[in-house]
Amino acid sequence: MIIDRAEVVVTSPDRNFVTLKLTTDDGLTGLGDATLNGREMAVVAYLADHVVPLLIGRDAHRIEDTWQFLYRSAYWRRGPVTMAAIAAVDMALWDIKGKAAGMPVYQLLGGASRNGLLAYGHASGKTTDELFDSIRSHQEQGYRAIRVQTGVPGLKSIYGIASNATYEAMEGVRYDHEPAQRGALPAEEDWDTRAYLRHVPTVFEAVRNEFGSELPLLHDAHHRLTPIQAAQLGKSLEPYDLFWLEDVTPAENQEALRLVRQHTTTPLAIGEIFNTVWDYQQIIREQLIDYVRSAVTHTGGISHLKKVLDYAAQYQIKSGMHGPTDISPVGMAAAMHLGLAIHNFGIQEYMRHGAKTDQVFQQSFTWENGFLHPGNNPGLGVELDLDESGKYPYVQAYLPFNRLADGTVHDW
Ligand code: CS2
Ligand code: MG
Repeated sequence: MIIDRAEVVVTSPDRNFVTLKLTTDDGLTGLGDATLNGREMAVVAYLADHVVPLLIGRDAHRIEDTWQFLYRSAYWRRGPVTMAAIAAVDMALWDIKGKAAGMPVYQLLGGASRNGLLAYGHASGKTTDELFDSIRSHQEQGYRAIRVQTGVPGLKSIYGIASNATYEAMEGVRYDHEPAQRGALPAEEDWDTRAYLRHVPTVFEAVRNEFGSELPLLHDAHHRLTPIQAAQLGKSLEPYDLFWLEDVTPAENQEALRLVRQHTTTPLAIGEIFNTVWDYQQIIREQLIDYVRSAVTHTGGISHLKKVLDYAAQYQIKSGMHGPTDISPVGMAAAMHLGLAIHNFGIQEYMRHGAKTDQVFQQSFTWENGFLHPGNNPGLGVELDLDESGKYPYVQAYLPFNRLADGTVHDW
């Protein structure tokens, strides 16, 4: 089972996706997701110029050896570009191994630890009324856990809120939250931490009054707070019993979470922009978080994220794998196989992809009564239709950025 061909496929059906496709000498194919939102072409170059030439002729069965070879032989370790590239190779090799074995990848990881994966969706609204409608519509789609984001009075547009502009840009496909916008420059948004901290608890109070105490609710602060502000928010949301509060601080400084933890019992989730176990070393060992937010795509693939999650398990910390629309159907499938197999699964983020994306990537997962299952096709269970993908060339797109009222650039 020798790797014979490696292609990097860039396609932009509803948004940009980067996919690595490996083919072995006996004709098996494997797919890996390498999409890094807003910086896609950097991973394309890393793969095409520096990784693809190293893969040809290697034994496709040797997943761990290939991982270690790519990580250590580069000398320059970690970082989102490197780790997304390695992740794509790792996913593609697991896909191939599954096909060679005639088994879905979760079977190779130890088999199913549960019947399905509880998933949460993104409800949002500029106003409370719009938010309530969005929550109801998510419940109608089957979601049993819901992330809540709203506008803040005085701010024009903020992270996590569906906008009409986005709706039109997607040609009628309603992405409830699709922050990357096509165009030559990133969009500028505004931010006011004090207004946000005043407003958010009132929203959660309204949501609990309307929807009751049972529904699991989540919220994402998207890296914007200082440790003491994060502590304040966690404390003020305690009465509303959140499933988790996500990315309260930028968290490059893992130690910052100590202060937050001292002040609040609201569960914390962090890690969608982390790349390796080293980014988690302190926050897991000191039990400063409750959920690991990494995506398979951005954390070195199934092999490496499993190591992070096995480490987290020692501390009763669970998975909450990143699953926005910028994780391709291949990356989502990898998350589902891993989530089904590990013992310490917590919840899976799940936003639906657009219809064009679903045509480019043929998938075999199921979504029933609020639970995902990767299906039982051998490998990851996703196939890439190259004729379809060829219809949608790459389109430049950027994530937005924030400025405060005085013009200072703030975390987005
Ligand atoms: C987010 C993401 O899903 C989430 O929790 O924080 O939507 C994030 O903004 C995007 O993935 C950035 O590419
Ligand atoms: Mg997030």
